[in-house]
Amino acid sequence: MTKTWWKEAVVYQIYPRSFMDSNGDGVGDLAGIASKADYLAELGVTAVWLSPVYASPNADNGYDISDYRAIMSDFGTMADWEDLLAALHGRGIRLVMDLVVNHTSDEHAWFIESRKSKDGPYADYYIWRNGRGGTCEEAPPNDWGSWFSGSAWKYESGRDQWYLHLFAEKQPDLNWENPKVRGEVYDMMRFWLDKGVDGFRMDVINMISKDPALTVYMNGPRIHDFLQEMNREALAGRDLLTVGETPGVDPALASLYVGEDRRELGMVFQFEHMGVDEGKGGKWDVVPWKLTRLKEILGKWQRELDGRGWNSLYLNNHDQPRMVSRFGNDSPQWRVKSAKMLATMLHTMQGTPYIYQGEELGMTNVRFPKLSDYEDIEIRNWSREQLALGRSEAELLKAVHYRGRDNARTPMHWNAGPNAGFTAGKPWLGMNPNYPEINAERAMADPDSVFHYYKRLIALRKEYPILAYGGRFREWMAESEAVYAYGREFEGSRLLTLLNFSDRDQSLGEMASTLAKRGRLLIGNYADGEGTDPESLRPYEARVYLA
Ligand code: TEU
Repeated sequence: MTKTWWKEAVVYQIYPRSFMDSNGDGVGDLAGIASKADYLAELGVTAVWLSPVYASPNADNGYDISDYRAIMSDFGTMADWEDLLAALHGRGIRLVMDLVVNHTSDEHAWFIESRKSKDGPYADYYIWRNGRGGTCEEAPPNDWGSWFSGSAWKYESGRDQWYLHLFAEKQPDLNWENPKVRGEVYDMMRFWLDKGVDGFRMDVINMISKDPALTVYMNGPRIHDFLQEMNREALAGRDLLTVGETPGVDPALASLYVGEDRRELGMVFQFEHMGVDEGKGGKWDVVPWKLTRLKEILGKWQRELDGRGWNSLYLNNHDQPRMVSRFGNDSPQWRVKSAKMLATMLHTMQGTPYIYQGEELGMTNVRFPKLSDYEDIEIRNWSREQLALGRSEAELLKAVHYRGRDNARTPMHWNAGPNAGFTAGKPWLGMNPNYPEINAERAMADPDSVFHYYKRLIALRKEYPILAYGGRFREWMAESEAVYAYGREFEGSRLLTLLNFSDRDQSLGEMASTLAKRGRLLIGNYADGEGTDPESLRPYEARVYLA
C-alpha cells in the first residue's frame, strides 16, 4: 500500500453555517472560520473539509448549489475564501472542498433554462421523463421516493414533464449521461483546483449514474466510467485527497471505487455502521444497537479493504447525531470518558479519521421541545408527512432527538458567553443549552479535557505510522457486548487497542496471554494509565499499547 499525505491526515469537518459568525448576522461565515485557524492548528489537524460554501438558496444549507463558482453571500466573498485558504495553508492545513454534482439547485441557471422547454441547449442537463398516467401530469414516471420524503419526481408544467430529485424538490438531479454536463463539472473542478484546493469530498457520488430505464441509481451501470473520466479530466497529475460519500456500498464495491489501481477515488465514506440502530422502517425507525454488530461491521471493513483500498473513519458528521450521545454516554458522569474512548477507536483503526466540529469538545445531541424549533429540511418534510398520517408530535420528537441532523448542526461552542461566543446576533438555529459547561475555552484550559485527548491522539498519529497504516486487523472477545479489543501490525510493530463500551468494570481474563506481551501504554483515558488491574477495564476505559 502506497504512503500518501491523505492517508496520514486527520481531517476536520466544518459546517460553515454553524462554526463561527464574524458579522453578527447569526450565520457562520468564512471570516469566522479564518479567525479560528489558530484553534485548528492547536488541535493539530492537517486538513479541513468545508461543507458547501457556494451560492445557494439554502433549501438544504448549501447542498443545493445555484452557482458553483461563486461564494454564498451569507458566508462572505471570494476574497474571504482566498483569505481562508491562505490562513489554513500558512499553518500547514490543507483545504478540501465539498463537491455536490449529483444535483444542483433549481435556481441554478442550467435548471432555469432546462425547465422552460424540451429543446433548448440545457434541455438534457437534468433527468426529465413523461408521466405514466393518461395525462402526463397524473402519475410520476416511477415510484422512486425522495430521501427527504414524498416522490422523487416533480411535475413541471413548462415542459409537461417530470424531473427527478432524489433529495429535495429544489435539488434536481443532473443528467450525467449528457457529456456536456460532465464537461461542465470537470471544468468547474479545475477552476477550484487551480485556485489551490487540496481535494474534494464528493456528495452522494455513487448516485450519479442512473440507467436510462431508471431501475437503479446507486452504483449505477456507468459509475466507474464516469469516475475514471473525472479522474483523467480533473484529478490526474495532482496530489489530492478525494473522498466519495457512498451510501449502500460494501467492502467489495468499495474496492472498485478506491482500489489503488482503479484511478477513481482515494477513499470512501461508507454507511454500514451508521445503520446499526436502524430498524426495518429505515432511518427514523430507531432500534437499540449492539456492540457485537458494530464490531462485526467495522472489523469486516478493516479486514476486507486492507491492502486493497483506503477507508475513512467517522462516527458523526453534519448528517448524523453526535457520537457521544449515540455510541457513548452523554451523562455528566461519563461524557468525557466515553467521548475519549470513541476517539481512541477512530484514531487506532486503518483509515483516515474525520473529526466533525465540536466532536473534539464532546458536544452532545440537543433536545428542542417542539418540531418547529428544527430547521433541517429532512426533519421538516418527514414530520409534516408523519403528522398527516396521524402520528403525534411527541412520538416524532423522540426519533428526532435521537437521530435528527440538527443534533450536529447547533452552533459550535466557543466559550460560556452569550450564544457560546458563536455570534453576537441571534443564531440561525437554537443553541445546545449545555454550552456553559461544554465549550472550547474551558476545554483548552483543562488538561484532562476531550480536546487535549484529541490533541494527543493526533500527535501520536504523526509520530507512529502504525496508527495510519497498520494492517492484519485481528480481534479478541468478539462476542463481548462491552469490550472491543483489537490489534494491528506494521513493519514489525504491533498496536493493541482495548475499549470498554460499558459503564461497568469489564474483565479481560480471556485475553491474559495476549496482554502479557502487550508492550508499553501509548495512550489511555484514565490518568493513572496502567495503575490498576491489567486484567480488567474500568467504565469506558480506553488503552492503546505499542509493542
Ligand atoms: O447526504 C446524503 C446521504 O446519503 C445522507 O447522509 C442523507 O443526507 C441523510 O442521512 C438523510 O437521511 C449528502 C449530504 O451529506 C447531505 O447533507 C445532503 O442533504 C444530501 O447529500 C443531499 O445533497
